Amino acid sequence: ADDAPWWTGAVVYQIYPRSFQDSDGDGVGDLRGVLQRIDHLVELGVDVVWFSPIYRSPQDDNGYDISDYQDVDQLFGTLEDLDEVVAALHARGIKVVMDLVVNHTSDEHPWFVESRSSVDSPKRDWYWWRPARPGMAPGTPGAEPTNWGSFFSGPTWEYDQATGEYYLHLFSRKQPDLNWENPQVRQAVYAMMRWWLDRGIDGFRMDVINLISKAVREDGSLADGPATTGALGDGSAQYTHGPRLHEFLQEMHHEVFDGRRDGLLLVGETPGATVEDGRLFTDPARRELDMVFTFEHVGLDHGPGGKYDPRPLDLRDLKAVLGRWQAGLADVGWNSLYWDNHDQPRIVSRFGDDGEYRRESATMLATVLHLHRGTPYVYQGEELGMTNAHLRSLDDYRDIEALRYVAQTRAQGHVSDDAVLAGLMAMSRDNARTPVQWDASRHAGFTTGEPWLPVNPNHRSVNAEAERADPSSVFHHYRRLIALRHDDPVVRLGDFTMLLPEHPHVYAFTRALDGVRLLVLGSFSGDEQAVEVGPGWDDAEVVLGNHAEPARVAGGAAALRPWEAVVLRTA
Ligand code: ISL
Repeated sequence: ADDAPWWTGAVVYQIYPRSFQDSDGDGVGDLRGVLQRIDHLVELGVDVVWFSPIYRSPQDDNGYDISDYQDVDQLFGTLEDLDEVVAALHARGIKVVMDLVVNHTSDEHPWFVESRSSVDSPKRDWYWWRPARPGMAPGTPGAEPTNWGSFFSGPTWEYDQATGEYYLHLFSRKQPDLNWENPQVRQAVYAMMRWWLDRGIDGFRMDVINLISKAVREDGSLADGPATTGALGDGSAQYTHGPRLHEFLQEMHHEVFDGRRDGLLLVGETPGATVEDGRLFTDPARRELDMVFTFEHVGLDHGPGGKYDPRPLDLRDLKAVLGRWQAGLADVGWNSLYWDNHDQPRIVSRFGDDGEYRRESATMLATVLHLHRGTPYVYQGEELGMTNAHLRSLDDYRDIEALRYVAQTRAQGHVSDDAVLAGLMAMSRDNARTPVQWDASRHAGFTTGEPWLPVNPNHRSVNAEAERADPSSVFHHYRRLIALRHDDPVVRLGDFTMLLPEHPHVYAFTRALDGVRLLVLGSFSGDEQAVEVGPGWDDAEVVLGNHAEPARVAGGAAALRPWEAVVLRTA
């Protein structure tokens, strides 16, 4: 078993630097702040830190709009600060993965500034410039080259008066898409990636990497997508898993990673990827990526009106989706495992209970996730059981996606402000972006200034100091789960078998390796739940649980208390 790659036994911790720790009192987290909190990461036991973007950026999308890939934004510090952080983490045995945002740049990146300067610019073709729809006056409503709607509301095309053409932006108008068809673009990106590896970083988390290839027709035009509600269409079939995607990834692998030292981590963010796509990306023989983030499980509570129109999770759907990814990547490829990141609401508020059973449900959710086969990702604050922000006024939101959504719904006028607010409170990305709660003091130890996004008032009880002091806390439970993955080859590599797929409230599965078996039970319910797990588990050893007296199996059955999780072992 142990020619398996190192990352099969690793746990990754995501830092969103803006909200992690401020060192200079400007209310925004920074790299010197990270230096103050390295002991926390060491105590938790994580193997890798992934940093959301700290590059130079106008911060239109909190750094996912990059104007210089080879410098650090002054908001976060300097390149020298980053070197210090990397050295400090390496000294504690923690690897560093950088976010890589190369589907698009900032409109303030010199490449784009040059590209937009004239139709004859040598960099014109580095981005997607297109004329107005034939027969329509440029710049008038509906004259965009295609009908595609942007991830951040409105059209994906921005009209540029000076040159009379439009440029493509799948995200905000300050995030123009790079044209990967152009080999110079690809070489510039690969050179930048090599520069970072030479500087000593250990891999990349590749932002929306499955959107880089667009389906361009012979005549250079792009096709409309099917109509959606409103005037815009869904262009995703034209830019998700486009025709040259795998070619580009293999070329990147060859140009950037071939012949490099072992120990790198390459993870792709791939919204819309199916299990079949996942196999193609992560089959080692294809030399593309090590693992990808699926979005299927975090779309299950999106309602008919989309993400801001949530509906309750049906646990059977969650088991079906994650079970399918486990089965589909069992013989080839590898899964990444996550509940939270900087784009998702907090899992304890989303699939758990952030009131009475906060501790129980947060530890149950962690147990279920971390016992899957794959590489777990912990998003800052998740290990403290941090909850949604509960921001109660539309004016409190800062995320561009949320702000654009509010503006759009108001312009269209068919969703009330109350309904919009309810959607944001449940689903906004800002839920994940409130500052990390380190202690009970005024701004939770995050900053001495005014935080850029308010600290959650529940920091008086939910904070790292309190979590550290309580052996049964969410934090100590995460420590145990991470240690278990390091120590137990069954957790790392064992076969996965889903049990009880039709049970509406209990998540149950086994892992097995070399005759050793683990049974994992997790209750997604505030009521007692009885389950039949079959023979072989009576009197099994308790590996881990989240209640003082963990449930045992007797006569093939177990009774789980509210939000209980238990892991049993037989040999
Ligand atoms: O957050 C989302 C769902 O509401 C997605 O649409 C998200 O924008 C998408 O998954 C891509 O995310 C990544 O790229 C974006 C950036 O805003 C996100 O923060 C990043 O994770 C553009 O760079």
